[in-house]
Amino acid sequence: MRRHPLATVAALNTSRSEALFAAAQTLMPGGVNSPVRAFRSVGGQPIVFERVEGAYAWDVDGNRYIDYVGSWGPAICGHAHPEVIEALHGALGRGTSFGAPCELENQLARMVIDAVPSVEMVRFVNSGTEACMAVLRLMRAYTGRTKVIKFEGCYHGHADMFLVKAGSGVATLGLPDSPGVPASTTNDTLTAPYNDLEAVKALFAAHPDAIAGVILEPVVGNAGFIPPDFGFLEGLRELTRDHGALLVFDEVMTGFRIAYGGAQARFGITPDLTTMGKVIGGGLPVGAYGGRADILGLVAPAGPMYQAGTLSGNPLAMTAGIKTLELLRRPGTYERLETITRRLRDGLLGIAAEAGLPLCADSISGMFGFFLCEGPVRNFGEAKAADTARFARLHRAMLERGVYLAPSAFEAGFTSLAHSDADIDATLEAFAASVAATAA
Ligand code: KE4
Repeated sequence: MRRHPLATVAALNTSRSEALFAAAQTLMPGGVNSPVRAFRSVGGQPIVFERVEGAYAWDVDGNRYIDYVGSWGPAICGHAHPEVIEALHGALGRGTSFGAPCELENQLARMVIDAVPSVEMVRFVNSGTEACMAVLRLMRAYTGRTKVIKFEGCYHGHADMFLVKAGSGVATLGLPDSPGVPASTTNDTLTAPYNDLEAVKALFAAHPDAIAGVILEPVVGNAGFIPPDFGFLEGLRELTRDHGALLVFDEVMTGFRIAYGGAQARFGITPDLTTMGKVIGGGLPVGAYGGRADILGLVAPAGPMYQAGTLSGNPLAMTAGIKTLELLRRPGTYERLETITRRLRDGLLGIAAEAGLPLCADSISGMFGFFLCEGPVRNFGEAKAADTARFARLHRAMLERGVYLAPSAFEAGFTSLAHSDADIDATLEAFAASVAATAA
């Protein structure tokens, strides 16, 4: 096989990243404000970003990367989109925070309600974790039941009751049940393998009239990329309805990415409640939970279920979210995301096949992932069986060739409207070289 021109490249100069990260580790636990950024599961020097724009990130040493993390989802229109930046400049002059109702909240709420099938009313918070915490409390308040079913490998933020066989950074750090989480808060969290309807049926049978609901990522992005089997979402909809339980889609990652109306619009399954985040803040801190008006009517001050937040509905965050959704609802957006991401996916598959590298890959709209195994991967147990050591070597090789993938095998990848055909070509070129450079 011909030697790939990029098979050997000069070592990446990351001296300023190293110095800054060394200092960071004396100031913040692990040198980061979110664990996955520390590169613990892929090893090597974490990259300290200087700036981002469009499809690219630059580190403090001046290296440029084609970025497939996109701030973990928000940068779906491309980083620092000029129209989002311009809108923020306009909003800044009116203040950074009100702590009072503002028209911008009405505007973004209306856009979310008009877009997402399950959402008749919505409450904005400041993160996906907050949204999932609140929606769990709401499930319990509405049904009067305490048990909740989640799926192994799905991640719903870092609230105590969800840190049971969670995905994302928890899985990466091998903290399926994080210290500091008392059994009393996880006793009522039941887990099942993703895509396993029989396991869910068994849980309902074992806990009659005790399960408030089922919460899941309708397309998993926190155990790597795992789509629902045909019939899985429909089956959960039927099971929850039959047992008087609620169905909750955690669309913090899939919302406005899988489709403008989220995975629920794409798959045609309407849950009772939905959590959102990431894209709806356009890169500023926003989370949200919404759903049936009769359920949301329980939320204070309309109802007795308490939930609050100093910066909820922040005018700058609302501004960035509104502009981002305006950009996304322009014609051709999701067709473009689908096309470039499929080309990337198919390119990865073709390169791996030619190299004899066991690899399975999949994508939906602007979300993708691959595992280093034959596949298909249908649940977290199968994801964990993939070759994560080779993934770590590939991750570093791709960095050295100017491509920034999520620093964990248990994450999804994200494209944006700013990724060009040339960027996809360059990524595939780098991947072919990285496969060659990391072979045995
Ligand atoms: P945040 O609290 O991080 O805004 O959202 C938590 C959350 C909830 N639900 C889903 C489906 C999510 O994907 C997330 C957060 N996603 C991770 C990426 N795997 C955030 C990255 C990080 O933890 O640094």
